[in-house]
Amino acid sequence: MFVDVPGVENRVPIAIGDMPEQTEVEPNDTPDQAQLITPPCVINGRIDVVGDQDCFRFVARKGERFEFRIQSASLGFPLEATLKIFDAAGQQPTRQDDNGNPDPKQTWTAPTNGSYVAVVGDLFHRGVMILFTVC
Ligand SMILES: [Ca+2]
Ligand SMILES: [Ca+2]
Repeated sequence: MFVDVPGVENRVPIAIGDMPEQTEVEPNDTPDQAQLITPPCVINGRIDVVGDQDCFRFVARKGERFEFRIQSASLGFPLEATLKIFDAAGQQPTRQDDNGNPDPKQTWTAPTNGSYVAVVGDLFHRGVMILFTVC
């Protein structure tokens, strides 16, 4: 599927899955502003101003496994995405592995029952028009 992105000359491919889709709602730059999502789902968002980051809150039960995937570079966008997961106390309960892939993919298991925030940003804090999906 192709969509027109303002400011981008060519139409760009986006991935379409069977999961429910949501579009990010700004402002969502801080955990306090995080948008509530219900995985599994696809979030369509973009890092379109300098320093933008997008926070998504979700509820998990202890031992529940999630796979987070960012699709951006693989769709032709110049995003070096970062993905971090924080618990309610603002701590990162797991080590974040970055294997050099510009599209982070992370399997994550909730350490306790609770509310968590996934934060997507751009490694270089550029203002680029980007679409991303979080699964
Ligand atoms: Ca955004
Ligand atoms: Ca944002």
